[in-house]
Amino acid sequence: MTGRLPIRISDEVTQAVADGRPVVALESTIFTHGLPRPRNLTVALEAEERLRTAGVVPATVGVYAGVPTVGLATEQIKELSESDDLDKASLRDLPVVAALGRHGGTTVAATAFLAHRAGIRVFSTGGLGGVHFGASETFDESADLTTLAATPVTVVSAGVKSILDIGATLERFETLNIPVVGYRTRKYPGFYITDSGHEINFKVDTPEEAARVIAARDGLELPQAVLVANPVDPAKQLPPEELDELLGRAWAEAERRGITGNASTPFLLDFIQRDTQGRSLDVNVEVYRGNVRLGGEIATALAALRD
Ligand code: PSU
Ligand code: MN
Repeated sequence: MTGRLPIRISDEVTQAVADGRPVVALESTIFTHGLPRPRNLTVALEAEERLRTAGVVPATVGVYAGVPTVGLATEQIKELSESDDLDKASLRDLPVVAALGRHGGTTVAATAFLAHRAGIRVFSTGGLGGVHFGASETFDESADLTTLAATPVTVVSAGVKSILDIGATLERFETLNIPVVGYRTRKYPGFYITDSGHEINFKVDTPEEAARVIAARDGLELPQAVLVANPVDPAKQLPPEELDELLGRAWAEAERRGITGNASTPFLLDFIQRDTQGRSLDVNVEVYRGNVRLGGEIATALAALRD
């Protein structure tokens, strides 16, 4: 076979992109690897439903039986959310998962790439990948970073995964020319908490203002993503002192058990979930809902700019 590997774009998404109507891409790792069953499926379908209610076309992205798909059908989302035989697919994994005909939950990197190829401009997620602690020795930083440096989409998140080195990640965004704007704040959010303690240079106060930043990026023909950092409502965050103390214990336990590398993220997230008796999960869902809502509003403002 020669030529471009086909990606499947649903008719609904193809039509909405062609008409310039608002579309928001959603990743699948969040429901294949991030959230526990059966809540993962509820959250994934609810996100789509909420977008539709707001007049926005949802495009859940994933790899179904080897086919990179933008706009998974409800049945496919259900199957992926229940599958025990599927890969976490970052961008480098896409050709392999595709050629081997496997199912894959796409990370931020892979989702951003596929969404952009489908002509989608806005993508909502929970937390981004970034620089892991100790990366100066281990080189463990997410491919989300380098992919977002080369993919001109807009990603709405509540910051990076809580277990990452946030300061180092913000430095990497700077080096990679990836703009970060806070939504109504100059404090970089910390996923489970409203304020990570790190400052960012810019904020936007409305979806229209975010849309103008995106239009300016496009006008300058810059290849980087625009990151919109949307903090969780302070009334719904985990108590910040609790998170600090809890992360300290989680790291100590990981070290005691010799858990490193790839295994750290699942271990630490699971530790946080057990330790908070599921409250971290509620915050996670709340964070995601907020980002889906704001992504829809920005996509709507962007579509209006074109009219
Ligand atoms: N945020 C979370 N849990 C996750 C992820 C983000 O709270 O599992 C996923 C996202 O899909 C992100 C990916 O793109 O982890 C980054 O993984 P890595 O560090 O392996 O690149
Ligand atoms: Mn890694």
